[in-house]
Amino acid sequence: PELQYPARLNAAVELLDRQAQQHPERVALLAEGQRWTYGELQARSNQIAHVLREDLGLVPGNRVLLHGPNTPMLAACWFAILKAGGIVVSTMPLLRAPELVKIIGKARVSHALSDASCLDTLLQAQRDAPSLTTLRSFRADGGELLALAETKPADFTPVETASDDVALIAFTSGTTGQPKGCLHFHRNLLAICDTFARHVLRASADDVFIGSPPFAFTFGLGGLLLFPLRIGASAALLENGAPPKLAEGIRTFGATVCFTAPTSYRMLAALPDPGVLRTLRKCVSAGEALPAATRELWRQVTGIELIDGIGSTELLHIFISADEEHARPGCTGQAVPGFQACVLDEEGRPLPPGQPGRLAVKGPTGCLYLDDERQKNYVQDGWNITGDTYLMDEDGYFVYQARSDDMIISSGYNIAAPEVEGALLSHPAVAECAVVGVPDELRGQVVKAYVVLNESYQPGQALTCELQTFVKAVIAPYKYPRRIEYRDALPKTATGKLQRFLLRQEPT
Ligand code: 3UK
Repeated sequence: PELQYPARLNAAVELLDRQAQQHPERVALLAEGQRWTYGELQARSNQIAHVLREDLGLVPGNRVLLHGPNTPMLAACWFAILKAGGIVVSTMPLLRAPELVKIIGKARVSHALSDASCLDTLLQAQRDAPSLTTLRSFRADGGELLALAETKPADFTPVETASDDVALIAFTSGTTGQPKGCLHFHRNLLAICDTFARHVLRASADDVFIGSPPFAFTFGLGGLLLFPLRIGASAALLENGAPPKLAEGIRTFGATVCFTAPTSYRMLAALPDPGVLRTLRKCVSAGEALPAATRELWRQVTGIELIDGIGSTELLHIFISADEEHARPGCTGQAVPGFQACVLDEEGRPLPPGQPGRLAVKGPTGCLYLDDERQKNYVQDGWNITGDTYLMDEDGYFVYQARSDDMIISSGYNIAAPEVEGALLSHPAVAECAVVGVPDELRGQVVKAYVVLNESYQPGQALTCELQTFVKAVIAPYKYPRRIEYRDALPKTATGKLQRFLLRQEPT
């Protein structure tokens, strides 16, 4: 499909004002003890836009840091910043002061709006971040920002931004440690709604969206704010989206569409009363590879076929996926309508089907890094090189192998860490696991698994042997983990991705 957007376009107008005009009384956002209609969300964001321009001196192009868990006020601030012509710099609520200082510096942030619950860290960061001059905090029921906003009129004339003016600077979670800033235009915010959400997800205005990722993770921004608003549906926002709270939210709000990561689906499936999940009808999994065993488990517990999709901060949202009818276990799916994808060799030549190589993607949301050096390596010949190793089969289905730096080479064999993890996870003793290559004199690298056990299983030599034998029976025997270490927990990013690089750095 051709995505044509006018040259002048403000995403907040398209996503919020158009919907509010058509059905002001419809519910846009739900949260604990709160219910905001489209009309209310529009009015509040207009008032905050007035505050930004008139009281806080914001001029179009200023970068405004947004900090806080998913709440209706955070959503109102998001649209207020866009309407006022500002650029949203979204940050994960759990970041520490030094991480915030880095982001404020890299993105040259001048203003910040913060949920009162995480204001202290931001104030601490501000001491070492001289560009940040103006900071206000908000709460659902008060705070400095709301007090100012309530004195303002409910209408506001949005800045007529260009469709390719920057609307968002999103930072990657950093599976390698360093956060990378990605710029996205106003039109990109619509393009993700008009590709993945429209053609693969196909939700309706009656759906209630819910999920765990914060808006600062673009998986959550799309799934829990932009997608529902684009079609006039509702989003239930959770300040804490960990599985027990997610399950409670699904029940309280009667949620029908869920966005979360494979780990959460496994934990939800293990709940004592899966009946609380019965309102769900569509479930999207992203952020890390979806093991076939998790897809199967979810289908057994809920009857729902998961929609797996690979997305990235660089491309804003999901670009390879498959809807329920086209889902195949072990495959991420096909290029989402509007995107092209292929697999390239080291020299940048397309590889024939069946051969693993570097995943390359083109589409309406291409990457623009804050940092020019990174840009050169990431975009080659117009293709975004995502850093993943994939193969494409004869039907154009893409099969995930690993992050390119999570390929283990042992005795000359290429072994993808996630494949070994998938095999281990299909054993009932294994709750979570992470597989890395560790240096070995004889084999170059050997496969090592870090395993978190389910309750009622005891670590020990006997279990280690059992797991090794088990893996050899599920996948090619040379891939089995020669070493297994038991852990209570695994290191993860704020977006729930395994930090294998931390495990690789451990002394062996
Ligand atoms: C990995 C997957 C296999 C992959 C994201 C949906 O995860 C998101 O963005 P990030 O920038 O990370 C991107 C990287 O994560 N990945 C994501 N999804 C899958 N690997 N199967 C998957 N389904 O390595 C990718 O390069 O944090 C996901 C929407 C928006 C996002 N930002």
